[in-house]
Amino acid sequence: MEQPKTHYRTCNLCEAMCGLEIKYQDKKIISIKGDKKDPLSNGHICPKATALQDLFEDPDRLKIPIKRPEKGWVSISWEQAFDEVTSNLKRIQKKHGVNSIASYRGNPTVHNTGLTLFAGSFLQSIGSNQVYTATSVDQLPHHFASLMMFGHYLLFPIPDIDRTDFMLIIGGNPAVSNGSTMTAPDFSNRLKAIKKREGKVVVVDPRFTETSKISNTHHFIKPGTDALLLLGMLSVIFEEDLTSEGKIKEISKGWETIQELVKSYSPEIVSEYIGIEIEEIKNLARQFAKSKTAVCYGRFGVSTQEFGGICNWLINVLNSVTGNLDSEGGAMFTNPAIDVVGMSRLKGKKGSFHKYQSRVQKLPEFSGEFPVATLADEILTKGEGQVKGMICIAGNPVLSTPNGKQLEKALGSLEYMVAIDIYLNETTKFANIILPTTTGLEAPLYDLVFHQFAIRNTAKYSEALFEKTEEQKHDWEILKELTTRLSGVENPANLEQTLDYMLQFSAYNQPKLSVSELKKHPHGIDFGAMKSQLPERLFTSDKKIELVHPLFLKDLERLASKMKLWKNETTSEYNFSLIGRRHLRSNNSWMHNSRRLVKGRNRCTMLIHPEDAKELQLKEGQNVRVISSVGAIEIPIEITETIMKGVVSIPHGWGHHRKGTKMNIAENHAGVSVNDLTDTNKIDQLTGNADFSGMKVKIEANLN
Ligand SMILES: Nc1nc2c(c(=O)[nH]1)N[C@H]1C(S)=C(S)[C@@H](COP(=O)(O)OP(=O)(O)OC[C@H]3O[C@@H](n4cnc5c(=O)[nH]c(N)nc54)[C@H](O)[C@@H]3O)O[C@H]1N2
Ligand SMILES: Nc1nc2c(c(=O)[nH]1)N[C@H]1C(S)=C(S)[C@@H](COP(=O)(O)OP(=O)(O)OC[C@H]3O[C@@H](n4cnc5c(=O)[nH]c(N)nc54)[C@H](O)[C@@H]3O)O[C@H]1N2
Ligand code: SF4
Ligand SMILES: [Mo]
Repeated sequence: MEQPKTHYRTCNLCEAMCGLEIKYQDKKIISIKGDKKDPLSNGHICPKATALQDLFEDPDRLKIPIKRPEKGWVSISWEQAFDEVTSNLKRIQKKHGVNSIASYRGNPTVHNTGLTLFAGSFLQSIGSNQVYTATSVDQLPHHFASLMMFGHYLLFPIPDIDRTDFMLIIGGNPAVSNGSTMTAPDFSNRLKAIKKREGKVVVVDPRFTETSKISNTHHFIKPGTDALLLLGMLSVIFEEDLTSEGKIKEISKGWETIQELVKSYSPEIVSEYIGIEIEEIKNLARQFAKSKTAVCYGRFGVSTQEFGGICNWLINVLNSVTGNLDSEGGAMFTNPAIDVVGMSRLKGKKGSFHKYQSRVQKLPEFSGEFPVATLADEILTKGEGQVKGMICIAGNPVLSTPNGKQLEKALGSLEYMVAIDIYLNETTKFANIILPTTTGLEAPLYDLVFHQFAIRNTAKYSEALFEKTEEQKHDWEILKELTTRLSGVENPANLEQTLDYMLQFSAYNQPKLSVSELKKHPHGIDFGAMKSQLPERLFTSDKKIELVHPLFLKDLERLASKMKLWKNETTSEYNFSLIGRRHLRSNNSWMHNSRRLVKGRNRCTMLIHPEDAKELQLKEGQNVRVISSVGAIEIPIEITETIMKGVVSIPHGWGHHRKGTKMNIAENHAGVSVNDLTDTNKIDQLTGNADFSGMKVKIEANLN
């Protein structure tokens, strides 16, 4: 037996990039703790980190390719798997055209270096425009606002939370999610530090969340109305002359237009729609604008809603006109060691919108992809260009995209499907072949995406802790092999060589970066806090911030029509607004096969306000039937004042009761899928992003 050893790496499960210190002996893990020397996370971890051990040891995890003949599954060799996948994809494209193969890439793609680096050429070798990802059930409106305003869809303003005096959080719950489009490990303590230095934290959310608990002030807001809150705040800021006349004004276009248009959205006007008192809106605006430094941060809740595009635009406007863009303590831009954004000046994509449209619903493409809400339409609607084959990479859209039942029907009707995944789950069970990959501790990691969104500039390369077995393959090896077979052209580089190539362009050269240099720094290297970089960092052709893009102006007309509808809303049976929620011990749909994460009380419950429960004569813990325009589910309730009256909350990622999967523990903690209620027709019409916030549902006491 070997002596116990210590391995340092970055956790790849969420966006926080926590440094881990793992003690192990042979192939056995002894402990997983926080790495105190990691310059970003300083020793913090959450309960999911230890589940990396469960993931590594999980007997349900797939290691060799499996194929589904008429019935059941059989193991096959990699050679056979690659042959069959390639010939079937080619066959379908030959018969039905190049766009007859769709691809979907899920969330773990961006947490996986191999998938991030090798997916592009793989998709090119397919050549289809039927490209979908989890982006359009998540942060698409953030990309949209960045593209329109700053000229690059990945140029996100990141809250400088370690130096801010005022943080306004709208539609995010980073105390649980650990932050998103804001890599800030140990978020809760960073937030408490704002309060300690006599700053303020305000949360706006239809639920009094775990983040609300550690903030100074919480405001309930009616789901889907945040655009009006932001417009109301801006109207106060202009009306009371609280704008900041510095650099940002000089380098932006449209200041006067904003000033003019927000006049129609005074707090007196918007208050009744959003459910926040007039004086509270005014105070919030004044506090924000008068604070020495301030940052407004919006996330999932203001992205996946009917006006997600407008919300993300206005958040950037609010930070800009108060002088809090690109300045310390405000919303700043990163400059990571591998700067994917910066590199696109040499070569690459800055993002695109509406270059072409989807076949059935005519939805615009965004940066080469269509909204996943329309994937089922493309598979189920007959005609030229119909999708007949599918490649699903690290995604579980049956549970994670709207109207999962419809998507099941669609996937079941395909001529051919291949999944690149680690489990036989609710989505991959529809595949003809599943190509399994290494994951977590078996894979090397350089976080290309989340360094780009981190509150500090750091760099870290994690080697694989355990070498993969001979039969296993890394994600990138699979993609590379398929690319070669489909295109006939071989990419000679491996993962490390590709990273080395990218590191050459690094702005940092103390030390000179390469994979071998990074290996000498297993805790990571710190390059310091974010720095002011405008206007140089902008990608707009005139190096100006486009404060008011015509597309947003146009979309305000849609908001105005909606206001009329809201005003005249009559009561109906469908009188509850549905929102989601996340839990610390869960990660979208795929971590429920870890015993230590699912143990304890059932978390797949619906939160409802005590007065609503009383009106419906509901008792704590009882099952109710929740009915929407597309489906119904049965779920136990939790009665709590932490949820706004008229709103109910159900977490996503559950519903493991579906037959034909192989995730033993998850199946025993099945829950139900909220996406059996959500509707593919509910999207932000500007960006195409799914609108999960405020879906109208009816609640019935379940008599069974
Ligand atoms: N109603 C509602 N719906 C939502 C949300 C919500 O809050 N409410 N949240 C949305 C958000 S933000 C997101 S990001 C999406 C997520 O949507 P998806 O990405 O579609 O779903 P995940 O549950 O993340 O599924 C990840 C899949 O990747 C596999 N996997 C894990 N690690 C690896 C790996 O290393 N390699 C490979 N090849 N596969 C791997 C898992 O087995 C699983 O099948 O869901 C969205 N859907
Ligand atoms: N533990 C854990 N961590 C995760 C994940 C997970 O599943 N579990 N998923 C990861 C992923 S993929 C992502 S994208 C991030 C998401 O990170 P966050 O954005 O922080 O995630 P949520 O907890 O969904 O927070 C959304 C908040 O918006 C609120 N909300 C809903 N509708 C509205 C609305 O109309 N207006 C306002 N103002 N608020 C609204 C909800 O009540 C909720 O508190 O989390 C990541 N981290
Ligand atoms: S917060 Fe995220 S990165 Fe940190 S340990 Fe938990 S899952 Fe891993
Ligand atoms: Mo996400």
